Amino acid sequence: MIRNIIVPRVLGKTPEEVQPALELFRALGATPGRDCEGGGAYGFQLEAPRGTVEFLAASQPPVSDLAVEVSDADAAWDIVHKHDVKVLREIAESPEGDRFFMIEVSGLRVTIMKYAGKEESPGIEGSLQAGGKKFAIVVARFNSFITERLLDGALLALRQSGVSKDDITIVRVPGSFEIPTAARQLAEGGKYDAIVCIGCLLRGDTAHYDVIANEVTRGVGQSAQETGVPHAFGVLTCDTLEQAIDRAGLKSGNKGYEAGLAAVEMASLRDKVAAETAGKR
Ligand code: DLZ
Repeated sequence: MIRNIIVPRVLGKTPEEVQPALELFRALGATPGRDCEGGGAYGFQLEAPRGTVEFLAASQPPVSDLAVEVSDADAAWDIVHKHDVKVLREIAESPEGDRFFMIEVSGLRVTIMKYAGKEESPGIEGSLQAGGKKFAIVVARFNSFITERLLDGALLALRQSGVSKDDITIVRVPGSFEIPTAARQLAEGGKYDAIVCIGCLLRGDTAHYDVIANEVTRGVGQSAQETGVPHAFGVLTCDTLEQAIDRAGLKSGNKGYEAGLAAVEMASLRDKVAAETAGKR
């Protein structure tokens, strides 16, 4: 019967007050879920691979408002330092071997921990650490009011993942239609660990919108598959300008930021898969 349990928390009166928590949780790997708005309130859902509700029988309230289990507490500790958080407890190990720390973000006290002895399910996963890696961002000038915001989001994601400014190349193209050509040339050059593609197609303003949207999606996918270089897709396809504004940094997060994180994760995953499969033939 139960499909999902959602626990709402008020973190502020405006979406801006909620942003620090949203950005931190996204950087830690939470997936943006459904956003809603009504009666002057805004809801921003975040999804994790698993969720647990713990009912307590205790004489004291818990020390934190929320507990987050991660796969690597030390990597999470590095990530929180790039965000607007207050450290309430430094990273430490419990007598049982759990590794944990406590922070406050948007007024929410959060314990972040990795349980001892709880090994990851077998599998290879990319990390969000990209120090030393090189990225190219192809950004369309058409609808630059939107694409420049997406670009800011992508740059923030790369910088928060440890990418040096000098290791990021920004390439501007006239419109989304030109993105695959530039992305492919960059990928074939072999210099970049991943390419972030950024554009904005608006159905209302664009004749043959579906044809162009399909062509850009196909071209970027084909470039990724044929060169083996990860390409993150930060091209908005929206019915209206309002929808695009929402996805470029306001209510529904910033899709450029998400594309930046996807590029980082896929660049890392590519290395790990290459190391895993090397010499196995
Ligand atoms: C021509 C055009 C139109 C009408 N609309 C958009 C759009 O919504 N988003 C976008 O990124 N580009 C648009 N373009 C420009 C085309 O992508 C392309 O740059 C031109 O057709 C030149 O090849």
